[in-house]
Amino acid sequence: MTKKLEFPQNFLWGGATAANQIEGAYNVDGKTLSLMEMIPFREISDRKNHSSGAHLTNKQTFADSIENKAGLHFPKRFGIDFYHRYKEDIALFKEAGMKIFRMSIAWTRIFPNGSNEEPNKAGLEFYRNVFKECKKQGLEVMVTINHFDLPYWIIEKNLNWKDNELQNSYLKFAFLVIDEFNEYVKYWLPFNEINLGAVITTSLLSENKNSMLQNVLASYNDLHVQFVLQAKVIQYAKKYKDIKVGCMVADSTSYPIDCNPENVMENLKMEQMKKFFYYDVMVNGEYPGYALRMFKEYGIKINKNPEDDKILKENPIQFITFSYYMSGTTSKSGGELTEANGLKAGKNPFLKATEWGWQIDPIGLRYTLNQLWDRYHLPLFISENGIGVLEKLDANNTVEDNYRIDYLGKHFEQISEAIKDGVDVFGYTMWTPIDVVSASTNEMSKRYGLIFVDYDDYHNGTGNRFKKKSYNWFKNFLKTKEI
Ligand code: P53
Repeated sequence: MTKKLEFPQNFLWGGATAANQIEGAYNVDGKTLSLMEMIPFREISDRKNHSSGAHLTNKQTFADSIENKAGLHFPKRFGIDFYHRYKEDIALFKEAGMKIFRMSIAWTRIFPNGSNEEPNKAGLEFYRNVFKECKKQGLEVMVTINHFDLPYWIIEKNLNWKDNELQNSYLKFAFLVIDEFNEYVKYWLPFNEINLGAVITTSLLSENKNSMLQNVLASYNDLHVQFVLQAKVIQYAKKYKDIKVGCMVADSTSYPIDCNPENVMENLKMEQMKKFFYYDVMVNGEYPGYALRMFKEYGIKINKNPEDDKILKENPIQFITFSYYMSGTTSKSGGELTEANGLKAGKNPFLKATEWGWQIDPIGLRYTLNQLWDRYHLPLFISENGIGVLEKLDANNTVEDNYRIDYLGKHFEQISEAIKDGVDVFGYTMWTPIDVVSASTNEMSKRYGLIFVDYDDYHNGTGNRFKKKSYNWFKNFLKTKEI
């Protein structure tokens, strides 16, 4: 039985990616290494509890991995070679009927060795060519200015977000790409999943209060800097009338485990600190009372510059985007947990999870869209949503990914329900239109794409692209809106 869904005519359907997961060509045309390209692949024995090098923080370990040492493989240096194959990929997106492409710009292509030098012309030219190609194929572009993509030169100089040099370098990079590309790119996101660092450290706090407090303190201060930098990008971008700057939050919708008021309250506190806090600051331009209380109770002090409050207040985000993969539960007594890339969440007996423990919850997307619309009344955009699965090409050179068709269809249905509820949702970019290297585990085997890419975890393969069954399904969906 097919069902026809309703969507506005101008709804922006498309796909999302990130430079460090697709481009490859890590040392081509002047590019230097980024942080993500320093993390080697490790075989995975326990997928549910795995995040490969995400916790590599010590400088020595990075230094050891600069060179391609025997036995070490660095998947993000190779990506899916989008750098050389972007025309083919964009043509496939267009053929499916997509209207928007979300991508990020590698800082290390633009300023390979530091921000005191002239921007790298070859890097700018690459992105200009990609944007021109999108335009030619009728695709709008949404750019994430920094998608987990710090240059290695920043690590080498030991710079942190609290350092003026890093802040100024980021702004120089952000302002430059806006100046260069505003005619091609209408939607800008200064930071990917801006909440991630603080959310992850805060969840560690509940496990080990004493030893983690310093890290939590540092991550809220880093976050404050990013809030202010984002506001400065918004302020700067106002000189271009046709562009808009929004936020990107890893949404963490959670339900109370039951109707015990203790658990309902615990869940409210959890959602406040894991999600609403971020939107509240970026929409209202000030820190909400519940966060100030939490900071006070834990002795967390935010080091603000005198002008920060004014900058935040005067430059709210212009639209909201968020990634939505799963939901969780909360109970005061703890309870059984599952984890998605460091975001811990309580298990929900009513939901099935992916192999990585991510709990699939399409209704939670409608719930989230309603929550955010009711609270903020800003246009909403789902900038990531999708399912990672171990897949192989079959004898017909395709993948019969019925589970992905099911996942996407059910989420689309809930988006259309939210639109009927009166929520202003203006677009959706799935993670991902094409297989990429996993952000957290560095695997190629954790595939999200509508299009299969013939590389394995060690970059063996032709790199050729093959349409999965879901590609044809999505193409048909965009024509008929039928699931
Ligand atoms: P991978 C945490 C929680 C939810 C999504 O993730 C997250 C993270 C951080 O890793 O990341 C987003 O590839 C991210 C993408 C990433 C995608 O989710 O680890 O913005 O770069 O690829 C999926 O399975």
